[in-house]
Amino acid sequence: MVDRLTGKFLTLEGSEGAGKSSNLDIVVTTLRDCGVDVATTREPGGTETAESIRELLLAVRDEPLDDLAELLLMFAARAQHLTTKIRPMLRAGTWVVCDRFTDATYAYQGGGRGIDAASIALLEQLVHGDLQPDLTLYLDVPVEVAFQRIGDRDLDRIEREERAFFERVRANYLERAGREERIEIIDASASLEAVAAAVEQTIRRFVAAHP
Ligand code: Z5A
Repeated sequence: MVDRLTGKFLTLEGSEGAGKSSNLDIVVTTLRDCGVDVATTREPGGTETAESIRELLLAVRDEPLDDLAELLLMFAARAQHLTTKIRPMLRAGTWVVCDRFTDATYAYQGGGRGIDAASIALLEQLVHGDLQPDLTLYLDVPVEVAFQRIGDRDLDRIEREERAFFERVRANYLERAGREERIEIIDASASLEAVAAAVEQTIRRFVAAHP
């Protein structure tokens, strides 16, 4: 049976400190101003079970987490999230804005950890088939700037990776953004106001193209 998803699926991507949290509000406010019924969520997480998986993924422990276990947990959380939250909302015509999705898996587990893209693509196909975001905003910021913004806050397991890891993550995002038409690159090294203006403009353009 064909799954009729009438809502639009938007995702926000970027390295930590790129300003996703800060700009999620701009996306939602702009969509509401355009009369769109919108809900927000995040990955890994978004449902009670998926949030428990998030805790497993981000907790700092003595036992190192195996790269493949990390990849499978990301997709386990995603499967749960899609079935119990994202697909039902899209079916009901609600637009969903998700803080990170599978592009992050290609960037972090693929680019960062070095897992081959073909293995990720296999899981992607299994977990979400043809469902892809209709629009992805990639907030791009040099690693140096991101590190300065994060400062000395309490870092989770993934944030503790070394600089070279985040350089590979960024390179992977940029490479995908160059290939995928749905991914819009936003220069997130600009001021908060300039980034917010670029985000708002991109959202208004998308809504105008999808009345
Ligand atoms: N992950 C993965 O590995 N694989 C996957 O498939 C998925 C995720 C889905 C948790 O994600 C981790 O999961 C993440 C990737 C991994 N790990 N890392 N590292 P998350 O999205 O929940 O966590 P995060 O990336 O650490 O989010 P964040 O720290 O909240 O980043 P942010 O939302 O982009 O930053 P922010 O809180 O909006 O801004 C950070 C600070 O910078 C704050 O003080 C702002 O005021 C400041 N800021 C933001 N923009 C500006 C500008 N333009 N100018 C000046 N200052 C700014």
